[in-house]
Amino acid sequence: MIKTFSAPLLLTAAAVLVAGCGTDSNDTAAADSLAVSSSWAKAADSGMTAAFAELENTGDEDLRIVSATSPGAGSTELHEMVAGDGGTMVMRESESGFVVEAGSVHSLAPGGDHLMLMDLTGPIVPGADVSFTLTFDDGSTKDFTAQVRDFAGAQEEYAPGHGGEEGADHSAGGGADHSAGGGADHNG
Ligand SMILES: [Cu+2]
Repeated sequence: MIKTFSAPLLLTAAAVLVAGCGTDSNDTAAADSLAVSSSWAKAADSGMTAAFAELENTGDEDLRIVSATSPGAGSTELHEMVAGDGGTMVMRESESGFVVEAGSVHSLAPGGDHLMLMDLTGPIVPGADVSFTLTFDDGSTKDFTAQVRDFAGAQEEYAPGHGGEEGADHSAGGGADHSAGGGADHNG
């Protein structure tokens, strides 16, 4: 019984061993090897929305992002796309996080992995910036900002059992807004 090791413990031990064998100093944080570019977020009035970016690993070890936060949202999740019933792609929270392989670029893009902003704290309007903090498996963090854009795509649906029924009425949005559009001609 005493000799039973949990998998996370073994992984941690392995990571420590690998780090110990390196020729570099031990202060190289995972966050230092990540370059974020082309970041943007999809405009939304309320509810939830998604953010995207190119994540480049400039180091020689794989990076694992385990969580994200943003002041623009009550919570932020790492989402992936999977095939749902009938072959449609649906999104769900990635339990393993985002892995950015050494020397390569991991794209967060509509239809693929993305950052999901849940319970927006206010409208996300085009032209504004939304800031994010990514946390890696070694505890280091990387901040970046994403510029907000209007975007008609990225209407991914939730996988059944993930995220519940909220968001079901998002697709109908916008139909009631035309009265404010300036078409009315007031001639006194
Ligand atoms: Cu999502």
